Amino acid sequence: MEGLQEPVRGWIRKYHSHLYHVDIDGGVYGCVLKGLLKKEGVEVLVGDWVWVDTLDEANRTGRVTQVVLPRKNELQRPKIANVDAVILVAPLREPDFDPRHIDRTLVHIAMAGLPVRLCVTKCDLAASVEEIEAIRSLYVDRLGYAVHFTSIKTGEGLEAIRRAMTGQKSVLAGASGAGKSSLLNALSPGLNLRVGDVSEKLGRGQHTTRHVELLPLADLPDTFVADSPGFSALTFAGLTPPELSRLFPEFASYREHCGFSDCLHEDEDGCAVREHLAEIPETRYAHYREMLAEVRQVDEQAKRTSQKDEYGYKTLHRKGQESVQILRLKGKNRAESRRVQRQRTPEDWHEPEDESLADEISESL
Ligand SMILES: Nc1nc2c(ncn2[C@@H]2O[C@H](COP(=O)(O)OP(=O)(O)OP(=O)(O)O)[C@@H](O)[C@H]2O)c(=O)[nH]1
Ligand SMILES: [Mg+2]
Ligand SMILES: [Zn+2]
Repeated sequence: MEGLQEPVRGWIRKYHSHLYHVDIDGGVYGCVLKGLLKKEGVEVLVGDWVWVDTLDEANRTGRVTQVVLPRKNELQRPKIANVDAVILVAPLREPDFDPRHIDRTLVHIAMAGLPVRLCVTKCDLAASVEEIEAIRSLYVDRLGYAVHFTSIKTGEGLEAIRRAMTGQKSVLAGASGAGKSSLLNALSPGLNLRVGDVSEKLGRGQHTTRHVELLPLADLPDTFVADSPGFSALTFAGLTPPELSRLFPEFASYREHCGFSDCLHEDEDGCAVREHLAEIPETRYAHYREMLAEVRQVDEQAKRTSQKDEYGYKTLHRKGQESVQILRLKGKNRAESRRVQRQRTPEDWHEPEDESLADEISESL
């Protein structure tokens, strides 16, 4: 029996056994994809807003005809779209609080353009109050992040984080064993998510939680959270060094006083960040420099790969003189004039100084 023919809007809570579970005004319908949509190659993600037709109220089924684009945002790992915030879950103990991992993940979340809350779990295992205060002083007071300190054993912080999540679609991020599923079970006991044993996981680093689903939090209106099996590919592909430096909030007030607009705060003249290094948390600056080195490498690698398609190197041997390496255009680009070629060549290409060499090169291309 076919019901409503007019398409209605909904959004996808999860994908399971070839069915998209679409939330339409709070009711969930098991939907298949319209054939055409598959042919168009549009990837349908959890969190996507979609149009659904042929609704069958009795059997709670329907058919997804279209994805509403553009998406507000889109993450690759976990594959999810249109979330409002990321909750970065990091344990205080078991395993130990790991500022390097946290700082890297904060950068990845900022790269995705999403607001973030930090949730420090297992606070019942704190050896001292100072331990917690040190984290608060760095991440809250100095860096301005929203941070929750929680424990499923004592109930500490749970009400506050529930309040903060209300009315939003959040996604959890954090290493395996951080306590993500445990946190959600404590926030919404009906969920019954599988919780793993840390000692088992530490060796393998494998996530107990595998699929992506936006789960409703009990007794909170319009509040959903994805207990994710990971966050992002954790590579810095697509990020340039200046972009990385802008993802550190502690540089913000100094950056505009740096001598160069694209200052990377290493050893440039007139760098205001370096001048105020005493005011910047040491570990954060160290992590920035580590990430900068990586970003540079990934960025240069990407540039080289994209150039390889268009350029090749050739060695030009000249009688009685040193041989020179020249760039040679490949394929269709070879027909281009030297002038055009000059405009397109990469930065490491320098125009030969003497005219005769220039001519020789020109002939050899
Ligand atoms: N003492 C203490 N242990 C906790 C707390 N929260 C979680 N744990 C323990 O930490 C272990 C791992 O918890 P999980 O919730 O499975 O961790 P997860 O982040 O979901 O891990 P993956 O699904 O593998 O990504 C379990 O043994 C929990 O009992 C806490 O607040 N206090
Ligand atoms: Mg889990
Ligand atoms: Zn600078």
